[in-house]
Amino acid sequence: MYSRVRLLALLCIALLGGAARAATVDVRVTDAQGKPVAEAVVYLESATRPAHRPRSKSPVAVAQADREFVPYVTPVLAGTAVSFPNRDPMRHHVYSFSPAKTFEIKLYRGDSPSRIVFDTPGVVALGCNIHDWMLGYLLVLETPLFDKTNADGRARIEDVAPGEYSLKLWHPDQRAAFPARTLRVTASNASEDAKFDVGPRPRRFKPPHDPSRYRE
Ligand SMILES: [Cu+2]
Repeated sequence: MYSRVRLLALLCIALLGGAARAATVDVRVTDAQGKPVAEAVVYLESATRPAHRPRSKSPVAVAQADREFVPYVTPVLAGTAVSFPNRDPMRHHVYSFSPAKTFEIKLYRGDSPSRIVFDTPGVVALGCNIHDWMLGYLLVLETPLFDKTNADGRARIEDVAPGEYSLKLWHPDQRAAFPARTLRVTASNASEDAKFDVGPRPRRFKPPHDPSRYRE
């Protein structure tokens, strides 16, 4: 019995020690003019550790609000089920023709009639059959080590075990692919600045909302 307790204690120390050794990686992304880039996906791929697929911590939703996809960009771990709640008074018809996931959810209002599992890594472009200007993106990743930049261009990846990683960036409006950067993570937290050539979000004509069109 004593030895079992001791073993458990040692295990706890080992786990706590492991947690303490993990680092936080902060990345700030700016464009060619030095302005912060929002909605850029920042992720780390390990050269040495095999990609593991823990379950996503929280449910992921891409809403339709004010006839737009919200958020514009959503990074997910491969295997994640995503819902598409419609918060608008009118119906939407969500689809993707992207090779990473082809699907459609036919005209609906309110809660997502189904959840879609994204299990193939890659870019999924979302559209709506009714509203041509509606555009959103999912980036399906094989690594759980990712975040998306906020309005200040900042992203934070937590619980990064020491090791060598490839730091990658993706943005739907990138003018050129970001060259992957090797990042050696030690027990200390790391801070990286990255310049990323991202253009302005393409403007698509969005007609003013006409409620009389949606009386059904
Ligand atoms: Cu729509």
